[in-house]
Amino acid sequence: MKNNFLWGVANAAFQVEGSPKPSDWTAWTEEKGRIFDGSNAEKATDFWNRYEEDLKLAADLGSKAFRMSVAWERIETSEGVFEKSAIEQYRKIIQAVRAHGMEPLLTLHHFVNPLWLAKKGGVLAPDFPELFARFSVFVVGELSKDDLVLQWSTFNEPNIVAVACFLAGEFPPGAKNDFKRATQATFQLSRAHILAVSALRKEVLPRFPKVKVGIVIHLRDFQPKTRNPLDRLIAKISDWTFNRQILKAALTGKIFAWYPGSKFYREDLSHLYDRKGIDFLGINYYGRTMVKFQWTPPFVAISEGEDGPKNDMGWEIYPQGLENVLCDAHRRYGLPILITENGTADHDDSRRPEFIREHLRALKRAIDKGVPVEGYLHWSLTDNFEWAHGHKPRFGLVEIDYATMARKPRPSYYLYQKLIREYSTHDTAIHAPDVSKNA
Ligand code: IFM
Repeated sequence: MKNNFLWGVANAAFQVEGSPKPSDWTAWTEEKGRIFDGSNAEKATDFWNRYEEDLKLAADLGSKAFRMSVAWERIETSEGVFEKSAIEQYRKIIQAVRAHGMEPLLTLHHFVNPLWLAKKGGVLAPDFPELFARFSVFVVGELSKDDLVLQWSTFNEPNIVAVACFLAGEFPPGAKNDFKRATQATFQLSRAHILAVSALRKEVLPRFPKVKVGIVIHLRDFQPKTRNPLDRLIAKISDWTFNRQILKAALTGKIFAWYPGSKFYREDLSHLYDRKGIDFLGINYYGRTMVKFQWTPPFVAISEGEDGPKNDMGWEIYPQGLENVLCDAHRRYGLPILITENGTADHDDSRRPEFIREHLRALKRAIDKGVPVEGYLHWSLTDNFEWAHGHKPRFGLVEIDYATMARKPRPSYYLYQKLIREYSTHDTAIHAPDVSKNA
């Protein structure tokens, strides 16, 4: 049976590379109390030097794809100054990904901004969209040469950026309940995606016709806490603000940004697109959110679901939500889908095996219903730096001993390996559908 399904694993630059260059996140980790366990990403997992070992582990797992990101702060060290040596190191790493028989899937922006950009306001800097587009043109122009990278995502979870930076206060600049700036960030990130895609299609992709461009969004299964119509209404509004508004803009070029408590920010940039704004949709799925209407701003109280087991961070494990968000995304957007992240924090690996088994069952149910999923990337190959939570949460199929940097596969590594093999060979195989007509 033809089997081109992209099984694999994912990581992100700042969380694994080590020796980071100055960025909003290096500054943030230096501020007292910002990282809950007091750790920083100075060493992270030293992927920058130890990538060979990790890529071998990924390949031995049966991975056909490896998702990673580039660090803007390494590549554009000050405004307009591009560092060729950083590109060369990424080229070496990505060539090693290919040498191990895996397809490299690259993300241009995974949460972190260079310090020079942060000083101008980060995503809220007036020229953030133009700067991001210029950076994208440079990086894709370099790393897609010789068909090295064929799939690029502009942003990882731009919806989390807006929420974590300006509503939850967990990412720099640490603002809380600032609905106006969350809306402005949503607007800026949408605009940056549109300008980047349009510049890439004009200036770079004519040279690399095989390259596809997408975006990675964090999708939550929003459910009303009770049957009360106000709870149902607020669940729909939450779905729109968090899950859908950036995607709508990314697809159509028409931005309509809004969080409750802010005015609308809108702009029609559809003239910059000659077709859909993305070739594929990357979905990161971690769970559901229960929502309840409240009479005071922001009119919604959120909580974890209570039916499933909880992971080390208190997140409910809710596999059914994966099927739900996949079916919904397929119905709304009709695009080829990649599950770009799915995983859990579980230090003793007591919950992860079941987590993987059940999420793959949910994935299979969605595929059987006709959802065109092209791949599944587990988050993450190794433990890594989990942002404000530091090194404490353990998301890895492979354990990192941070004192020695030794890598040790957990039992769930071997389970995922076995499941990849089974799902690739049996009658029940998961394989990528022919989505050429959708592209
Ligand atoms: O570690 C993060 C990743 O950077 C983005 N998606 C969610 C993961 C787990 O919180």
